[in-house]
Amino acid sequence: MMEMSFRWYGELDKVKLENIKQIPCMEGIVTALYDVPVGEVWPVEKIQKLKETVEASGLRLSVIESVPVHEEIKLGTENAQKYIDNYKQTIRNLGQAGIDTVCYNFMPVFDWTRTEMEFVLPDGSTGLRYEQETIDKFDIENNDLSLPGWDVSYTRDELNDLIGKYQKISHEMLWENLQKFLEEVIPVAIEAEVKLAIHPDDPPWDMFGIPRIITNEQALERVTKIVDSPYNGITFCTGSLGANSENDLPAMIRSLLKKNRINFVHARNIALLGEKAFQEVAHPSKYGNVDMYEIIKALVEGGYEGPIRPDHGRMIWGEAGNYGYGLYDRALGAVYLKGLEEAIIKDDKK
Ligand code: DNO
Repeated sequence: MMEMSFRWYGELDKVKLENIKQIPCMEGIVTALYDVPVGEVWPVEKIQKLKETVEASGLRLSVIESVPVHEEIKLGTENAQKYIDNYKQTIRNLGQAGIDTVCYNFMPVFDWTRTEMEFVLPDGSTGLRYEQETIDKFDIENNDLSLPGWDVSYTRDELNDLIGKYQKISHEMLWENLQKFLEEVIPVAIEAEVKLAIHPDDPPWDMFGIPRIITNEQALERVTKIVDSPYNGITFCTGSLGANSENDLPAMIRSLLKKNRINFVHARNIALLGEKAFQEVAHPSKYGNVDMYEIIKALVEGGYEGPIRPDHGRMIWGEAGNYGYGLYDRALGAVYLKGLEEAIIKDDKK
């Protein structure tokens, strides 16, 4: 069975561990240290304390999402080595505290991005939406863009400076920087017994002239080949990869599982609205373009038993909270996913 887990933004999260614990079939927590600046080493005591807090609620600390990768590493500057060394030490410290899985991404500047946070759906609930047209019209030099779920926020000047630097970075250069990072970090991860899981780029295409590389099957294959180890794995995010209709998600899952390269799963449904545009919807297949039954079937039949979490939910029943990360809709998603899993396991046994 997969380990059902739930993202929790720490003590400041409106969603409390006690609430999460009451969701049927819930086993694990996905969280991070939110008070360590990006690039600094995570102190082992703080990690231990976080783990104790989670365990006191009767749940396991399943995944750290994320240990953010400093921009200097992605840019491959002369300061990169210092931040790579810090990253390695953080991985060692996480291993020492007994953490076994770490999610990260290699998206330059912006993490996941949406153009509308409260799009009203026909049933009155609200969900996140992305439309490339809006991004194309957006004056990034003069306007702020940030989402509550991002690990980093920048001042106006920092942002413009960073965007400027990336204009000189090609896709291949970004790949080289990822390669260097993985070649250094994975051996440490193996020793510390901490599985890494790169999150695909969300959305999976360039934005504001800044390259994005973790976008499709070839890219995931390429990542896994950089260092050939199950510790160099993938966070299979159905919503991110599903935004490109050319991605055959169940086929990708089957091929990655053959090599034991899925270390974490984000299950989210989206409705495609056209070229580079999508609406986040409730988890069941009927609401969007992600066939959740086929996803779970590919995972079960591929022998996946690692952590999975319902990704972004809508806001329902009057809840207000972190966009995408309220309690109710994600809880419904979790139980639906476990239902699919139970049915598929029992059916396969017949
Ligand atoms: C969005 C999340 C991402 C994810 C990071 C992983 O909701 O899936 O922010 O945590 O990209 O590093």
